[in-house]
Amino acid sequence: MGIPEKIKEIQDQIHRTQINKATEFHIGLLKAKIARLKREMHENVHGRTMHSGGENIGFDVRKAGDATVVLIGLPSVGKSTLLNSLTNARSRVASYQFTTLTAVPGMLHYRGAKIQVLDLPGIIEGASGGKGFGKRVLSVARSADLVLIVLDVFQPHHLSVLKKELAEGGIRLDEQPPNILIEKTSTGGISVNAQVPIKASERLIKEIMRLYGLHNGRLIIREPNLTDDQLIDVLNGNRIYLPSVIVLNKIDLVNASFVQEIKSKIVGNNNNNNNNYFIAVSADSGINIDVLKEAIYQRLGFIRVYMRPKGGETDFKEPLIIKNGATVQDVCNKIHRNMARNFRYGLVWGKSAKFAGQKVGLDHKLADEDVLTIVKVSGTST
Ligand SMILES: Nc1nc2c(ncn2[C@@H]2O[C@H](COP(=O)(O)OP(=O)(O)O)[C@@H](O)[C@H]2O)c(=O)[nH]1
Ligand SMILES: [Mg+2]
Repeated sequence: MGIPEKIKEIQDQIHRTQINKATEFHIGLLKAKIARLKREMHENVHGRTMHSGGENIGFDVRKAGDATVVLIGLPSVGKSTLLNSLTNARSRVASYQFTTLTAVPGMLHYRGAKIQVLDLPGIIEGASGGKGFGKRVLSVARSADLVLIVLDVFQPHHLSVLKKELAEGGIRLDEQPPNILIEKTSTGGISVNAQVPIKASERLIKEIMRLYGLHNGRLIIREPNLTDDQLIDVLNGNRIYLPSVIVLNKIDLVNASFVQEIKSKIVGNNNNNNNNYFIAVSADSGINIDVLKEAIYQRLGFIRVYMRPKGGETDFKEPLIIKNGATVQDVCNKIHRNMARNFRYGLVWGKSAKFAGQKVGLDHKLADEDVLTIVKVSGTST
């Protein structure tokens, strides 16, 4: 029996099993078995090439700019139109179900950041199983920094289809990697050290670990409410954690209350913190495109750092764009490959500095709109 048949058999077994407390263990184990088989299948197909590649992200587009955003949606929801309204690109728009056969890149310039936006072929149900271009679409999505889920105002239910496909492709949206640590030992069996209350049972955890070939070691759990699915994710080791924005398109065709109803269904009534997660737009009529640009920028978590040459003037015109939480070292790496090696110290003005002109090392964390001077070993500066 081949791997796909084995997966099918286990899936059927899960479908036949009623989900309750008594079957939790059994089902958890079956899910882990499926995850392992899928990984095996993926490795067989992609072999060594999976790890080469580097910057080339498939469909013959290269990553460019400070971050890459992908448009994910079913055909005809308006992805190409949206790309054209966000960027300088001219992607083909069609009123019939025309699938863009490749990735079309555009560049969005916003607040000094250069954001690459990729229009991808429409994803269809079953993409993760290899239907259509799904596999390649998902592999491009995996290398992105942000996913825009594009929905047609008349088909908001596509959201669950898309989320399922992305999940099957190993993409976890708006989640953090679970906080667990595995310390391997050579003997002594498996011990579980949960430092917070968790959902998965210890017996199941141990059994799943054995399934992944771990017979000895200590599992330290600091993830509140850890589930068996999260544990499987970590053991699989090929999950990608990405932020997302849900874009509801074609709102020019409906009234405001129609949009509000969909919004409350998707983000709930509590929209205090959710303003950047759901944006209703019309790509065609240019409604809320600026709001979407701001949401993209916010969700990418950028900060701006202004460089000041030693003894010179600060360049406030062209900030360096880095990820929130980035350090002086990240700035060095962005400027030049040898920069960190020649680094002597940095001087920082702004929110991250204890006082103006604080002397800092490579591991200093920067904040938005900091001013930074880098002093190199040779005495020159950048
Ligand atoms: N009314 C309306 N039509 C739109 C909007 N955006 C796209 N369309 C139309 O929807 C159809 C499909 O658009 P397209 O960008 O090719 O969709 P894609 O297949 O997702 O790339 C075209 O006829 C577009 O003109 C919008 O905001 N409002
Ligand atoms: Mg298109």
